[in-house]
Formats: sequence, structure tokens, C-alpha cells
Amino acid sequence: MAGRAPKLRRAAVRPASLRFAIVAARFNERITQRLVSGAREAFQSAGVGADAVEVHWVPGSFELPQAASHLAETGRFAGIVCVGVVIRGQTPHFEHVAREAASGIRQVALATGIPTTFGLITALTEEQAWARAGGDVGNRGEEAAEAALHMADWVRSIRNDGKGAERAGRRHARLSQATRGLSRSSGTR
Ligand code: DLZ
Repeated sequence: MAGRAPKLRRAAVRPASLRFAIVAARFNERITQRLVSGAREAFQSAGVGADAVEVHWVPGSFELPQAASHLAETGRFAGIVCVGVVIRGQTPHFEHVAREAASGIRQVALATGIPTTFGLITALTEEQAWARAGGDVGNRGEEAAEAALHMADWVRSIRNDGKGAERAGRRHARLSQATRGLSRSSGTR
């Protein structure tokens, strides 16, 4: 799959007073730590205080949706970022874990309405995974945190009033345009 994640336009986010959670899978923990750091940095540079970001660890990526679901139900978070690393092994286990994590995370987002984003690396080799954890191909944790910030801002704008939604619509149209430009200039990931 090709494409670069959009860079968040800082002006689009008004994160003061918003809380976020990061749910992290311990499997392949050294790599996942990099995703957690990437996500923390994205929150920090958007103006979210360190004390407004909670990190919760679970055993593996399969458990991410359940933890995210519990966190969403608390109503304490404007967004939840799920991070984990699934690397293909000798058996089809990889497919099961990756598929269930992806569809479970989507279900949490749809069922609760709380932006719950996908910061998983699904890689064929460990080398590919490192490249996507702050290496040559970006940092999936950072990208997922930016998506959570973006979605939290958008959800808040449509709840507030019609004008907020219009402004968010214009911001997102501009962002999509920028994203298309970035996708054209990027290679295979
Ligand atoms: C069992 C397993 C395997 C084989 N591979 C991974 C992986 O690459 N990445 C990951 O996050 N978790 C893996 N797991 C653990 C499962 O996610 C889960 O924790 C266990 O199956 C227990 O439910």
C-alpha cells in the first residue's frame, strides 16, 4: 500500500482540556515503545499536556480493541490511539491477530463515536517494522495520534454548531488536497 499520512495542520486543533489515551501492545515491545514515543510527541507538539495523555499496556494486539472499548466507555477521552506491532511468523497467526485488531478497533470507533485510531504496524519482517517505528518510513504511532487529534477536533466541531462543522469541512478539504499531493510524491510503504 502506498501513501504518506497527512501532516496535521496545527491551527486545526484546539486541544486544551482534551484528554487522550494510548493503548499499547507489549508483543514486540521494543518496537511498540517507539510508537508510544511517536504518539506522545505528536500530542505534545499539538499542545496536549503530558498529564492529559494516559498510556495503557495490554499483552498483544489482539487485546487492543477490548482495552480501547473499556477506555471509550469511561467517557474520559476525546480520542484513543491503539499501537502495536504484528510481524509475520511461520504460521497464519499473523493474519488472525492483525485482522481482529483492525476490525475490533474500527468497531470501537463506530460503536462509541470516540475517535479510536489504528497505529499498528503489520510487517513481513522486523526490519520493515523498525522502518515504520520512527525509521525511514515514518512512525505509525505519531500518525495515529495526529489522526486522533484531527478526528477529536472534527467531532467537537460538528457537536458545537453548524458553523464549526463548516469550518472543519473546509479544513478537511484543504487537508485532503495536501494529502493527495503527498501521496503522489511518496513511494511504496
Ligand atoms: C500470539 C501472538 C503472535 C504469534 N504474534 C503477535 C504479534 O506479532 N503481535 C502482537 O501484538 N501479538 C501477537 N500475539 C499475541 C496476541 O496478540 C494475543 O496477545 C494472544 O493471542 C493472547 O490473546
